[in-house]
Amino acid sequence: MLKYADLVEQHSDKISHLESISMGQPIWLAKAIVGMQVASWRYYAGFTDKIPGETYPENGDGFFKMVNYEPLGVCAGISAWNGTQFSVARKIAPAVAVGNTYIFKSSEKSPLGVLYLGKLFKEAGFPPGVVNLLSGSGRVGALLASHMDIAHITFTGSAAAGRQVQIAAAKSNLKHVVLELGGKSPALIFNDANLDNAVAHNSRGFLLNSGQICMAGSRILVQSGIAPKFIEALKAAFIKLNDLLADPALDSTYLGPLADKAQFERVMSYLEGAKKDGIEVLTGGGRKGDRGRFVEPTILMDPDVTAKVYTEEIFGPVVVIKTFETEKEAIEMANNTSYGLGATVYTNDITRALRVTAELEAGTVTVNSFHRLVPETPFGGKKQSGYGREGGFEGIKLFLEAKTVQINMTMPED
Ligand code: TXE
Repeated sequence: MLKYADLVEQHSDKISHLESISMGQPIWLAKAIVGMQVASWRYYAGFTDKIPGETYPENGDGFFKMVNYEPLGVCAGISAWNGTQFSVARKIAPAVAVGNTYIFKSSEKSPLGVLYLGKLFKEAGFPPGVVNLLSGSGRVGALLASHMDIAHITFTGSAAAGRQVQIAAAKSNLKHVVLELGGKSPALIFNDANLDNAVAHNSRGFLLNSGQICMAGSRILVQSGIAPKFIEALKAAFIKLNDLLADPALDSTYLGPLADKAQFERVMSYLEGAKKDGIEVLTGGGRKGDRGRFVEPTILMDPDVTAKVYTEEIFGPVVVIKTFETEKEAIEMANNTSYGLGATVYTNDITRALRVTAELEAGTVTVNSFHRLVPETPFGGKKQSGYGREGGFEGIKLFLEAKTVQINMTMPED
């Protein structure tokens, strides 16, 4: 695993290039995500000899008890396209670290970078069959989900496809299922927040990968006292970032296009729908230029809580903003969603941060920053953002099953 991590690091330029030409990810970001893959493999390599079991002594019941943690066998993962290189690490590394084998299917929108990894797994010395890399569409994913010899499947993608995976698992061999299904994550900005910090994380942070990130804070809820200043500054930041939309192959490009024509059309249809509904477009709102799939960083103001752009995951550079008066109202608005992946809170009051964090229905809450994905902490959703966690020790636990062994210590009767 460590040798593989070294090889990925050495081949980072090539892998990032393949990722970038597949789905338009800016080179700097593709490199950063390859770096996250490397860090995760190194992190999980450390677990290979650190999985303890438990023993319980005979305590009058006549039995000595042991609990051993065993691998599940053949595990599979279906990946989205927006962070494939990270997905490879979070899915495969913990599984093989504790003795499973793995079949990884990349998204049909980003197959190239993963295929390149095949030769690195070989070169690192993984025995044949331990890591298997597949390309293919949802039909290939569906075959994995319904396969009778696969013990575990982790799915990252849309809620609709995730539901199909769960149904297929239930109809086949009841394999373990973990789902990571995106979100409509709230960003709560309180009156006492540091304005510059909140603006930076909700502009440069939110627009990373052109908003095609599952935990992007796409619903901004801002307290009325700071709202005028915050909204004005955010608008200025979005306009500035619009100028940075450029060719993703250039090292200097911060923001690239959307992944493909389908994703572009999907985002454009949300924007057209919002305009038809009379929702105010504060900045952006359309395509940039007439070549490539570039969409302007867009802010939509005060949509109704039932509006599609307020309730559904757009997966593009589009935020909606609403204002609130009280902390209680902010929490209610934040939790008023079928999703529960992430939430961010901007405040300088630590007691408020702790209170609000405890109330938010989200798998990850980040205070005064955009989310950071690090190897040692688990990540996953509540409600319809899915269940199960990837990352950290939780990520290891997914791939182990407890076996209880009971040893009768009583002497046979003479
Ligand atoms: O996702 P799909 P798409 C959301 C986001 C985006 C929308 C559509 O809103 O706009 O989904 O993207 C495989 N059984 N997210 O069409 O279809 C498929 O081959 C098994 C959020 O790309 O869900 C691919 O590998 N597998 C998200 C993966 O599922 C199936 C990231 C994702 O494809 C399958 C991606 C089936 N029946 C999209 N159907 C996030 N959580 O970050 C498809 N697949």
